[in-house]
Amino acid sequence: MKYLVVSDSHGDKAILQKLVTAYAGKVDLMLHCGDSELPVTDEVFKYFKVVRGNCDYDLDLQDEQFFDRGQDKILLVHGHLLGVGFGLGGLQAKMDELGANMAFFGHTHQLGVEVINGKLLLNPGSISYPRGKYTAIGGTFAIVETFADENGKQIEVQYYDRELNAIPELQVTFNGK
Ligand SMILES: [Mn+2]
Repeated sequence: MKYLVVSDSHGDKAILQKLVTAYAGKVDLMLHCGDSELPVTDEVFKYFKVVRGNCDYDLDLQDEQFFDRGQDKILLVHGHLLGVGFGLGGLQAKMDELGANMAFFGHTHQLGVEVINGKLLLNPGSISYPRGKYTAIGGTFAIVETFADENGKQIEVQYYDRELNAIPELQVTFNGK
């Protein structure tokens, strides 16, 4: 399965439209981790699954979503309600509660990915207002691909910039076992 993950676009609708044009129909799910600052009725959300961030005022946006895609049990949240700015413990507890083995979140505007106890936790970074070590890239999103081979479940993560170019140093493969 292939997932596009983006977050924290903060009113930058044009970049979401660009992602829709480039990727709709070419990935299994497009996910937005919140702080779009768009209403849930916006046309881009015909394509993106989305949750509510701390800067989203449409109360019809859900705080969390869960997707069961066979081997992939995906939790989508913004992260502010789980305290992701202070550590990933709250997010891990929520994953355990729901039986998720992958979590996509945002809020910090800092990209990051790790596997803890066989579970993937990924922040795509902010596509429009990046912070931290990779700020100079100017905004990022991620594509996550899961598949099984003779070594078991594999998870391949590739980060991209706003020009839709893969960032070579931001590619990592995890063995999910
Ligand atoms: Mn934000």
